[in-house]
Amino acid sequence: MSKIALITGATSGFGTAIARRFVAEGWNVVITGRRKDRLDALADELGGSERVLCLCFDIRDETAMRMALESLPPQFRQIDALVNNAGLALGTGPADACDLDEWKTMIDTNVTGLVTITRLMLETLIAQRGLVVNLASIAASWPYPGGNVYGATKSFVRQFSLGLRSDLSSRGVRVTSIEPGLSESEFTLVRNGGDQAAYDRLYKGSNPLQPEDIAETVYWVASLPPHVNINSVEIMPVSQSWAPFQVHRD
Ligand code: NDP
Ligand code: 8X3
Repeated sequence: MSKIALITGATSGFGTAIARRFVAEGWNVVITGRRKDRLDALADELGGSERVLCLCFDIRDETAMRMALESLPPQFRQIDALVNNAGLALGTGPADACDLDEWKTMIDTNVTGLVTITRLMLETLIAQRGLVVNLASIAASWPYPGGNVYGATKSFVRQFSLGLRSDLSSRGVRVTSIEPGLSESEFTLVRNGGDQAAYDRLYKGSNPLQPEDIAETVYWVASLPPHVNINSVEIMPVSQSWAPFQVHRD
């Protein structure tokens, strides 16, 4: 029988690539996101309702999430892997120029949405001796100007992953934090309010990671023997590395 992965945020970027990769490896997938047309198109591409179940909801809406999970048909209920990928950054400005509503949107999505779906799935994951893969970021460990609340949400994701791992190891549940750096996806359009020029500037000449690189990493983590837990993976394109600390001088 095929294993089942539930992948949040599968309507673009990493999530789409992860769904494609898991289906190619023989898994069936439950894919989530708000854009129903994209979920349906991906399901058609990947073999239709035999292989793919679409759940369309906003991850900030707990009621909608509960209803969606309760609607899962029996053949898609025994989730073996939860890939918490849905997330976003909004803005690149300094803290005092940021929009408070955008900060709250990032916290509601990247933190509250992620912990809510994780909590709702735990009984199933424990019964399946399953796997949780959380998409954090290099921003979890490496602060940078303009990263403020986005980086803090990803630090939460990283630390929550390690804490979950402590709690669940005796039940055979594996937990991994994936921490990518510069990666090409709609993420950058979302972060910059749809500014294509900002997108082009960021990626130009940088040979960034691609969603398929992240999908490869997530699938590798999932394909290891059940006694092996990858705690965290930090992954950057070769072109990206560290810079000196900034020093402000009067
Ligand atoms: P994309 O913008 O391409 O994809 C984000 C996904 O999240 C979409 O499918 C979107 O679906 C979903 N999503 C966002 N908000 C919500 C919401 N409120 N409810 C439900 N789904 C939502 O970004 P990436 O694929 O690049 O990013 C995926 C994850 O990886 C994110 O958590 C991001 O923070 C992280 N990451 C990204 C990096 C990058 O440089 N690209 C680097 C490191 C980490 P929809 O809009 O249809 O709801
Ligand atoms: C996205 C990577 O460096 O823009 O999480 O924060 S970065």
